[in-house]
Amino acid sequence: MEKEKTTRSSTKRKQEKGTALKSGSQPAAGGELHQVAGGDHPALTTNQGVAISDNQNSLKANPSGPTLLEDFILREKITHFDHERIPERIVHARGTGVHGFFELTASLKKYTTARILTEVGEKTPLFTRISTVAGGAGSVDTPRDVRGFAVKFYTKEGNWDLVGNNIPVFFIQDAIKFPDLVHAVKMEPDRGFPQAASAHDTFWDFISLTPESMHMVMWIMSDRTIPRSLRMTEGFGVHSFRLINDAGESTFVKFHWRPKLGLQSTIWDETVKIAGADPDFHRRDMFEAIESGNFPEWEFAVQLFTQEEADKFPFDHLDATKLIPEELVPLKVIGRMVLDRWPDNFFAETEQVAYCPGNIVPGIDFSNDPLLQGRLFSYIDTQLSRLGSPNFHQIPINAPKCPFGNHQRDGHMQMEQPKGRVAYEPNSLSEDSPRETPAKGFKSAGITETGEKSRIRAESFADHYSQARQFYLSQTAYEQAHIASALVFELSKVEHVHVREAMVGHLRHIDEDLAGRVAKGLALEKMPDAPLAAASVQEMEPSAALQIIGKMKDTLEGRAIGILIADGSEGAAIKKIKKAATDAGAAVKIVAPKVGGAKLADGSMLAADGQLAGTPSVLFDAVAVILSDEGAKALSKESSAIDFVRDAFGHLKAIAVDKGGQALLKTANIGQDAGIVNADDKDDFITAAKTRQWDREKFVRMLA
Ligand code: HDE
Repeated sequence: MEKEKTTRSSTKRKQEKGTALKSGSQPAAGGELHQVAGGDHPALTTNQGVAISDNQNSLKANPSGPTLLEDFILREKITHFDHERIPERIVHARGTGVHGFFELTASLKKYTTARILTEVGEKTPLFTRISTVAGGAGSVDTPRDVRGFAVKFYTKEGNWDLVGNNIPVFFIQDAIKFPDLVHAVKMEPDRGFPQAASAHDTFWDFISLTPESMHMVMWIMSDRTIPRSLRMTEGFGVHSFRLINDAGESTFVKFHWRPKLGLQSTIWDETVKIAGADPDFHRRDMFEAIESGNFPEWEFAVQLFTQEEADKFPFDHLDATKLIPEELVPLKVIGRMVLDRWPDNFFAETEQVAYCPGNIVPGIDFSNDPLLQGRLFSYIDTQLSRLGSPNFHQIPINAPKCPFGNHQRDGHMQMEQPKGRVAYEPNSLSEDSPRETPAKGFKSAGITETGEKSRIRAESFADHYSQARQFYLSQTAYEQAHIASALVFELSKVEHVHVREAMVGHLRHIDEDLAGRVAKGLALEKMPDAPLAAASVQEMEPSAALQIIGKMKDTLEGRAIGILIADGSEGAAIKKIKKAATDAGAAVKIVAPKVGGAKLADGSMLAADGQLAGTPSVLFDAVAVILSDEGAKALSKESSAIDFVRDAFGHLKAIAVDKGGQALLKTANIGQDAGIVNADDKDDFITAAKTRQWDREKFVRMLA
């Protein structure tokens, strides 16, 4: 990391030097400034290594004549540019990738031979990409959407990809439904919208006809799908996998990532506004955290269980629409992941990384989950068209970091130059060509399969509502209101009334009160009938582990505080709040009407980190407003200042104010509550800033 930092800052110095030279040089005929050659710049060349003398002007027949076809420099440059883009991922196109490492803290030697899970203290490099699902590569970071959570471990025994999500269950039970699900959620094919949104007819039409989705519907309508930061999301492997020990015995396992910063989400109205204020909100947040050395960390945990235990579960663990409650099989923390290095190049790494659930190492194996089984095929298949060649494993971000070699040959973009006349196995001609290794090579679990071949779903997959009900009933009252309101919001965007009604019908199996709230929110005239359920709904104990509020940490670590100032603000008050927030672990930004800063009461200038119009309060977890009387008067005519405090209040944030700040609140018609704190009482502000003022919500919006 140190080395990384040095490289970055020396690049910066070089750029600054270049700029200085540029400004001192003479304009050329075309009006642009010529860079001065020399220094330590390498020569600009074509892809054939020919030095380029002029990168500003194409070759012309005469000064005002046509451009010549013979200009190979122009043709090469434009041709390469024309082919810069590759197909984006069919799903999970928008993502943020970061390098890091995994460190094992407890050995699973009893259960597996996989070295990454048995060598305590060993650090394994990895690359993690967290993504949205529905939107295109250029869509915003904050739609209501599931987040992909994919980790590529470069282990000593080959690459292991754990390609999961931030939600432990999925929409469907069988891979054959995936293309339909994705077509339904993506923009509608005739009109080409909406982008990155599930709030439209085709999605809810499909869902209303797919009862198995109801558990996932509860999760996606909860605030899990509007996270505050990628650093504050959980990750789940979703499917059951198998671990295999040296005796060949297998144990089922589910994988979990738990963020050190705890869980935190935004509020829907806030999310919508963040999308406008900063479409790259999550990517920027991750970038800034890594650059400032605040490396995000996750615990890695497993749930382990045997076939005999699984046989007693009141659901089938091979059904990806079910989770295994932590109360039934507790989580065992076995390691940690730290993300500590931003990629050098977005395209080369984040865009070209190719995850595949089929990438596993000896000691780990698949379960029969039919969703997982379909995924094993899909990922390599999609990479072939996305990356364009069967040699995509040679791209540095995808290549294993352990030795690897076989007799696969040739193909588009082959980067290797294998030597010798042998490209097959077995052979007797070569002494050092790769050979199979029965003792330590990959072995599948020795499972006996019997039964009749058919296209049928197991009876044990029939219960679609029990865990959905358990999820809803496990939430705090605030979270239940958010789920009901999210359903009302989404279904209100659905034009077809029968689809709205069908969804409310399903909700009746989950909870009558929820169905009633949503029906009322949609102004349905009468309560729709519930559809026939394939299995009766079972009562399950509520689980606090399913909440977000219960998992929010009482901390300012990883959070952001904005201080709004203007000319005449009191420097000492700003300093005091800033120090208290920084000491508590928050990142603090000064916001002022002008980015150059504000002239404080003592005449000094304080530079701003953001201009008021472009730095609304939605970008912060809590705000302080420090204003002189004149400053408050000036800002009372500025709608972005009024919005700054109104939104902070509406999004349930703590607001610290001095006398001028209080005056601005008055202009904005904001009342008083426990979250409005005197700027002098810095400790009270810090305490209030660590949470959201949930009790305020009923005064600021009508929730379903
Ligand atoms: Fe994926 N999924 N998926 N998926 N998935 C892809 O692979 C697919 C599913 C997940 O950051 C694609 O390289 C099928 C569940 C993540 O690059 C594609 C099915 C889970 C990512 C694909 C599923 C995931 C993908 C698109 C149903 C959570 C992004 C581009 C059987 C456990 C990885 C690509 C990254 C990406 C297929 C369901 C997670 C098309 C057929 C369940 C995190 O191959």
